[in-house]
Formats: sequence, C-alpha cells, structure tokens
Amino acid sequence: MPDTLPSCRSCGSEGLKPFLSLGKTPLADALVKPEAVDEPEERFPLDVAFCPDCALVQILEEVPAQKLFVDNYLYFSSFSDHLLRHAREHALGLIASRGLGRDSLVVELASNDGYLLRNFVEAGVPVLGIDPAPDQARVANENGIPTLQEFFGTGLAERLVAEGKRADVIIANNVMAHVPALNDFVAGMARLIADDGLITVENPYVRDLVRHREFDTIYHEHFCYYSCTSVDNLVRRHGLYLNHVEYFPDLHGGTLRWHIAPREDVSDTVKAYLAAEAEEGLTSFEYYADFGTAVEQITSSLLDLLRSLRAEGRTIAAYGAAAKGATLVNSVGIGRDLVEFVVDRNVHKQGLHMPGTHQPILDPSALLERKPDYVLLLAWNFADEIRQQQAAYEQAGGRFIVPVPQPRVL
Ligand code: JHZ
Repeated sequence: MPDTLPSCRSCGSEGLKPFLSLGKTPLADALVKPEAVDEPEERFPLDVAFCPDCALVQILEEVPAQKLFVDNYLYFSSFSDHLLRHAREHALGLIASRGLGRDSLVVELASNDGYLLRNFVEAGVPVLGIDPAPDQARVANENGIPTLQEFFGTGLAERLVAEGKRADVIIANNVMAHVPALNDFVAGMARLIADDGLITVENPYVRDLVRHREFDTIYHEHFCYYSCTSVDNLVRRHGLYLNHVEYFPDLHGGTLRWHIAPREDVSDTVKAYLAAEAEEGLTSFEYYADFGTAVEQITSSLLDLLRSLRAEGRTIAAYGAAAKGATLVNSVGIGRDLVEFVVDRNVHKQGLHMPGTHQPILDPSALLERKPDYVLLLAWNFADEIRQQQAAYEQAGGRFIVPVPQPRVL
C-alpha cells in the first residue's frame, strides 16, 4: 500500500480504507509483441479501497488514460455474440421506449467498434460515437458509424453543445469504471443530455464482484467498482437522478444498467436496491474487509489444481486473452510451466503474448489441433458461449476449468 492515500475519485473524501492488494501487475491489455518478450515490462501496484463517505470502491493507482486506452487497447466488443445480442436488445428497446427517429441524437461514450450504435444507424437514428481507442474508432468510422476518437469530459461536451448538439440518449456501457476524472465525465454527461433526455450506464455490479469473488475483474483500466448507492451519490452531485435499475446476471459476471436523467422520477427498483445494499452492508467497510482472504483461498486452490494436473503429466491451455485473464495469470502466478498457450478469437490479439506471463495467444482452432487436456477458462463470463463453440473439444475429452468463485473442473 502507498504511504499516503489519494482522495476519493467521487466525493473527495480523505478517508479511503484499503482492503485488498493484488501486488504489482503489468497493464491487463498491454499484450506483448513477440520481439519484445525479453524486454522488461512496466508494472503498477494494484490496491483497492472503499470510501466510507460515498461507498465507492476504487483502486488507488492512476495509470495515465493514454497508456491504457490509446497505446495498449485491443479490446473489440464485436467478438462476443452474447454481447452483440445484448447491445441490439438495448438499442431496439430504447428506439421503442423513447420514440427515437430521424430528428433524435444518440451519443455513445466508449462506443468501441460501433457494435451497439450500428443498430441505431440501421433504424435511421442519428448517432455519435466517442472513443479514444484509435483502431476501434477507425473501424467504426469505416463501417459508417460517425465516431470521434477522443476522451469524453466537460471539454468535449461543451464543444458539442456549442455546435448545437444535445443528446436525447447517452449510452455509457462499461466506461464509467474507466475514467479517472469521474466528476468531469459525469458533469460532461449532465451538460450534453437534453432536458428530457435519458442516460443509461452499464457496469459490473460490485456486489457480484464480492459475492462471486471476481477479483480478476480488478485491473488498472477499472478505476471504480459501483453499487447503486455510489452511483446515486455521484450523479446527484451533478444535478442528475438515478431513476431506474435493471440487472443482467449473466453479463460480465453480473451487470447493472442504471437509468439516469436530469428529471427526478425515482422508481421502486432504485429504492429497493438502495435498501438492499444498506441491509447487506455494501455501504460499510466490513462488507469488503475479508475479500483478501477469499482471494488467497482461490489463488492457492487454483495453483494446487494446476500443479497437480501438471505433475500427472496433463497439458493445460487457457481460453480468453481478456483483461481479466491477464490479471488472473499475473496475480495468481500462472506461468508457461503451468499454462502453455492462450486462445482468443480476437484476431488483433492473436500472435501477441500475455502480459507478464508471456503465453502466446493463438486462434481457438489450436485447441483441436494441440489437444491440451485442460483449458483454464479465463473468459469465464462467456462460459456458455465458448463451450458451445468448443463442443468438439469437450467431446474429444477436453475439460474446462473455471477459476472463480471457486476453481473447479467443468
Ligand atoms: P471479455 C472487457 O474486459 C473490456 P475483458 C473492458 N475493460 C471491460 O470493462 C469489461 O469487458 C467489462 C474473447 N472471446 O469481454 C474476446 C473469444 O475468444 O470478457 C476477448 O478477448 N471467443 C472494456 O477483456 C475475451 O475472450 C468467444 O467466444 O476482461 C473476452 O474478454 C468470446 C465470447 C470471447 O473482457
């Protein structure tokens, strides 16, 4: 832990209470080029803390966003069918419920390769994507989804408003965790949204992170881990209201969608979540205090399992060069002696190596070609989708291992 603690990213409190340290890890999306595997990699401390004043869970380190999302970002949303379906349902639902049409404007923050906005474009609804990641923004533009390759904040919001733009809908999926200057980001949304507009924000739920011990979803890109309480506190500071909550238990280990607007219209869902969080204890430090012990248990039981399989002469690969996969192999210490290679169908990741542990990343067809006895499912959040695709591997006798909430062979 650092000697002096930063202040809370949301409320500015000086009283952050650290509860977990995952050591020093390389950046989770900084995949290594083959020619660079012998070069030293940068590592950064990964310590997590709770804010007793606004209930926000956050990491202490602040790696520059340029390094995270411009220099080292190969995540393309379009590689999961489940996510594409989820995005399409979201878009079609908004078009219907908000009556969106040719005169509307939908702005998506962290629009990636345009996987979501393309549904609005197909329906003739004008869109604007905003994403700092260069390759993803280029692909989106090439596919006819107008995208600004920029970070979002009050500066950009003011510029867009000065151009006469106000958004009827702002969508911010898996991005509010990714911004270090949180208040500037939310103030930007408050500036850009039309007076009668709607902001939807999705993010994994910190309750599920703790309940299901999803410690591998903690990495430097994720500055914050949200509950309804911390979101409510955050948006109210900017004249916005958390009005409605939806839950998607199967998305990214348990995701919430928060409906936020300049007009107050708080539904029973919000009241129920806030009450449940207070009752379950998410609003107090004790809820998180023994998470480190749970992580230690998973680490040692996963290492025992992998080592004993290797001692019996079994071969092991892994599926998913996901950011959470990089965190898992590095924080647990799973080197090439235990897991030989990783497969991933994101073509931008193939041919590179995992950060820190340096397993090569191959096309998923390598599972049938090389026939490893076991495959550690690093992208466990897509277990069903991946197992369906890999039915032939399992039929041939291959077995999957999931790491959380408890390492087990499927
Ligand atoms: P995946 C991502 O985290 C990125 P990551 C981000 N940081 C975030 O916040 C969270 O999601 C919520 C591959 N794959 O999505 C694709 C297959 O190969 O779990 C990905 O490389 N075959 C914004 O990186 C990886 O696995 C498949 O069939 O931890 C999954 O990465 C499927 C479905 C995926 O997220």
